[in-house]
Amino acid sequence: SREAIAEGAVLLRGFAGPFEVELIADIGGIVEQAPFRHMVTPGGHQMSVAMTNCGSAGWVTDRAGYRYDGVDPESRKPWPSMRPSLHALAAQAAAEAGFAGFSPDACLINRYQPGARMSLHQDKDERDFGAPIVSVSLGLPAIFLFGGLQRSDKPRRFRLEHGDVVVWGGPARLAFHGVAPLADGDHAVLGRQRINLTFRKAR
Ligand code: MD5
Ligand code: FE
Repeated sequence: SREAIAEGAVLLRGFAGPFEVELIADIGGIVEQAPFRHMVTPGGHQMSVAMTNCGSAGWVTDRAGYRYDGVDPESRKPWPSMRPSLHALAAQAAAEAGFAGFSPDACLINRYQPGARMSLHQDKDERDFGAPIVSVSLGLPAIFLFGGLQRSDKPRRFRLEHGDVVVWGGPARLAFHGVAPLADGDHAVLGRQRINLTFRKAR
């Protein structure tokens, strides 16, 4: 199903379902080469969400700031490549939401264990805000907080479940957003975790 949750934001419930087995295998291969790690913000706080990346660019944070880098700072090697199956899933979802021609070069992979959260923020480290961000949710359900263009705008809450895909474009591209602390649970496929992939055009 295709549901407009705001101007520019399209929720495709279950869109990733048919890709589930391949997605989980791809993530397993990526994590072997570039394990999940808890990065540090410029303010010195360790993130509760663990992250890794695939693609020619990966999102990183440390005391020096937020940025995209072609190299994994832990291994000093390039990030694992973006599998064609992952690129195709993102491009198909974007097209379904009205963004034909989306070609992501970065995929940030977030792992939430029970209690992990992401505070309200904007994604603005990418060069072209005309390109959408495609987000794929797997594993335990999460409460997603979708705010407005000002941090003070009261966020609306959406429950995102295994297989749900959201395309964030247009005026939603720069909205403040976050994820409430993950409730404990046991997902039939992924166990006690939520994994979110965000496909981005970084460069
Ligand atoms: C997540 N990740 O569920 C979310 C999904 C991140 C992040 O926020 O930065 O890793 S991406 C959600 C997103 C992206 C761009 C715009 C908006 C949401 N939005 O307008 O709400 O782990
Ligand atoms: Fe974000």
